Amino acid sequence: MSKKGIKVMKKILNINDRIASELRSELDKKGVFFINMMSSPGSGKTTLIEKSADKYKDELFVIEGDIQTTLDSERLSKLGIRVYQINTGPFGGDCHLEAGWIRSALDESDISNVKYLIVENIGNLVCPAEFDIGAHSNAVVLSVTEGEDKPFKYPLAFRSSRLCIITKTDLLPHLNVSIENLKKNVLKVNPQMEIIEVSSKTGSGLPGWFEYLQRNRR
Ligand SMILES: Nc1nc2c(ncn2[C@@H]2O[C@H](COP(=O)(O)OP(=O)(O)O)[C@@H](O)[C@H]2O)c(=O)[nH]1
Ligand SMILES: [Mg+2]
Repeated sequence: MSKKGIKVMKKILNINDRIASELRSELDKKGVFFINMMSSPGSGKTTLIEKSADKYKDELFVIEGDIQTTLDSERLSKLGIRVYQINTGPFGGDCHLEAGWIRSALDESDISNVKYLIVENIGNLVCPAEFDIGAHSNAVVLSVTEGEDKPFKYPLAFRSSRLCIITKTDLLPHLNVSIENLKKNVLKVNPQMEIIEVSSKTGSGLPGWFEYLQRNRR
């Protein structure tokens, strides 16, 4: 990148970080805990949010980030979850969300009585990790079907997260993946990481996810 290009990029990131900090303190004042889910496509983010509906439907607001389609927000709306869909496709197809987009989404939405804001970021383990979007906690979601090596291949996503949600644990008997190795690899990249193991299919581990939300809001 040219010197001028680097300067412009720095300016964009500075503006992004300022909006992100403002958002965080505003949500702090409102008592809203904001979690940013990042993962590869298909790791089970939307399914986990669906499974959170029974317990948190009335306290939850979700922002869905996708390049195309409103499929995920339709899934959540059907369950009565308040949701705002961002599509980046018409604006160049960005592979990540930025703080300004979250700001606009919230400005256009009624978030009264909301205790938990979940952003389902655009599905990939690279770009979303580069942008602070104002979350209190980044959560990297990793399904067991993705193998044991992903923390090493996408270290920024793991370093910039406080929580790692390992999903689809019901599939472990069918795979050559050791959950112990997977957790060791996550901790090698980020020794501070809190890890939750869940299966949205069987419901195993879901109480740990609910408890994480409650504890962190406090
Ligand atoms: N076996 C199993 N499949 C799951 C689980 N969670 C999600 N899936 C499936 O994985 C696919 C992708 O899930 P989705 O929630 O759309 O992933 P997203 O792209 O991260 O939002 C769907 O077919 C889900 O039914 C799980 O815990 N176990
Ligand atoms: Mg999804």
